[in-house]
Amino acid sequence: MQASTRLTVSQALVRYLAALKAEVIQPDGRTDILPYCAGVFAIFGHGNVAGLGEALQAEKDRLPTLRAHTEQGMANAAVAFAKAHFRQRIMAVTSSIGPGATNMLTSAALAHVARLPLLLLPADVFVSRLPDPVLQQVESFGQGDVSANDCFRPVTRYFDRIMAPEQLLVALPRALQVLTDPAQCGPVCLALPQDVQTFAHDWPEDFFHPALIRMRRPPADAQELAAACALLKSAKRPLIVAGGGVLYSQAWDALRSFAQTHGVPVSETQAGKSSLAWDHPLNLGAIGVSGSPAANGAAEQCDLLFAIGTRLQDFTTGSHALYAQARLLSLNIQPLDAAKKRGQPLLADVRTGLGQLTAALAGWRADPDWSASCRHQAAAWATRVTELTTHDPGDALPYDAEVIGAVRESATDVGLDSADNDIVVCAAGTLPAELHKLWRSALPGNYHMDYAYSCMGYEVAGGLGVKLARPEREVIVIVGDGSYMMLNSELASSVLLGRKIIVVILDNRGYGCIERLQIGSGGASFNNMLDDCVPEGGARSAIDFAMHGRSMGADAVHVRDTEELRSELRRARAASKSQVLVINTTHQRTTGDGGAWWEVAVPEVSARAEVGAAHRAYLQAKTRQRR
Ligand SMILES: Cc1ncc(C[n+]2csc(CCOP(=O)(O)OP(=O)(O)O)c2C)c(N)n1
Ligand SMILES: [Mg+2]
Repeated sequence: MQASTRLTVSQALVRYLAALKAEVIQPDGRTDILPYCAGVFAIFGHGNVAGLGEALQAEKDRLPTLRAHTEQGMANAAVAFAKAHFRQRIMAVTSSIGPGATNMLTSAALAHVARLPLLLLPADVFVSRLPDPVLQQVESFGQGDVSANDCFRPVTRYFDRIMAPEQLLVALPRALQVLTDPAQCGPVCLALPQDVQTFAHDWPEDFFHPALIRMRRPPADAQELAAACALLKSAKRPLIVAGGGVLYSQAWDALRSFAQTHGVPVSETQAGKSSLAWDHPLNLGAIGVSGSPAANGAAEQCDLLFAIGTRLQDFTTGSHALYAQARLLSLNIQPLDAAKKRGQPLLADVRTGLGQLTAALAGWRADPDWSASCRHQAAAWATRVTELTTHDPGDALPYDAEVIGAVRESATDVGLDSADNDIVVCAAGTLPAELHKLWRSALPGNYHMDYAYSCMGYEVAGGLGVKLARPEREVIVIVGDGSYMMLNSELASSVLLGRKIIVVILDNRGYGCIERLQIGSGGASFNNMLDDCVPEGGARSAIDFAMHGRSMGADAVHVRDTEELRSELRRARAASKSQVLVINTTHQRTTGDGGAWWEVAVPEVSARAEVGAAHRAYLQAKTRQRR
């Protein structure tokens, strides 16, 4: 007979989560053994307060419960926490049934697209069905077993509904496998019916002694490795595209050493930025639609694109028109990613795979003229970034590049060597493109961007999650007025939990990037900028963001210009509670350097001549697209 313990389903779940330990490699290379699940974000309702709530309260010393203000905010913070730990640790999130659960759908989709681990524990309706329909129950006329939680199925990598206690013995290890497997990694939803949460069961004791979690690092297959080596050796002008997989594999040293040993220049995707220090002579900077002229120029001339740990999404590839002449080699742990666009797959952990390649390629170097010309382009771009970010707007409204410069320089103002201790957090709007081009990342992970789901409202909640993961860093959320308005409640949570973040709001009075996209695709200015959206009888919008920040418990100030922003940031950096700094900006200027075509479909017929012209340009651009 196995020894057993009698606990409810909720108590067993919480005890299992609290028992999980992971080997965590820190950015400085140190290895720590830490709790895998650092805590549970919870908003209670009738669906989870009595069951899971009771169990969490009893274990709060081993597995802390954190209260926040919106389920989407909590789940975004949990995603950010996992990303800031390079997927080695997680936080779980629990909600009640109905709206609490469906509020988390956006975050599930975000984690799904971004390949990040997220454990969602929404409550579900009674398995007994006796009290149906309960408050907030979605009633299907035709299917008795459908609940609101079925919406999670397409946006999770593993979904299960715990209908009987024993099921947990199977479902939890499966959930853990998905969360910790580098290829499968993504969101998991375990829906917990209200009555099942409270059922008692005799659990085998060894269930609560799970094995230490270690990141798997599978090597490449010998034949694929040989094919990859042959491809690299035949290349004269190779270009690396470093994606998020480089960071998740913690392969930054392997990447630097590969690039140096073989003289291969490096470009970075949004998720991969900070894989290589910005001032490394072979770092050409951002690639793609928001890319630098150095990286995009190299992409247009390279004969082999070596994609490492990237999904090759449209922003990275200029909708696959940027490197149409090149052959493609993809080192990736995910078979579907490795096989994209009929490239040569090299299926392996990035760190292990790069090591194997270097060993097998001994003596091979890219054409020295190519390496030298890329070094030259990288240096020229670094000089240009300094110009763009230190430009003084004078009396004119600043644009995002000038604000980014002020944020960075305010670090040296307070006696730091540089802004290397900052982690910048962002997700949507004009800023991702500006930051991708202009932010200088010296340390892995100090650029935290969701440009996979590009989810407005991720920023402030994400900042909280990053701060929970990296309390020693200055977490600076740079966000547009539109994204701030979409979801800002977790600013109050950052005050409540004593996790300081600095939020810099760029108020250009509307959806600046979409306005420019609208006009760029031949459209008339419509429904984007707030002043254009006042109907008869409406009132001009005048949101006082500083007052809003203060009402949430943060210190907040509206600054006049970039000079005052710098001085207020000096104060904000020294403060211990969350800070909001608001600055008026223009939506009409962006950094003109670099960039690449992005496929946005334009109407084939329209009464507007501008749309006709944009459509012709669109068809022309499509001719360069790799098919
Ligand atoms: C949840 C969500 N809804 C809509 C969009 C589409 N979208 C992308 S950026 C943007 C406007 C962002 O405005 P703001 O944050 O003020 O940045 P700005 O472009 O003005 O700099 C919109 C509506 C999105 N990315 N996410
Ligand atoms: Mg805006």
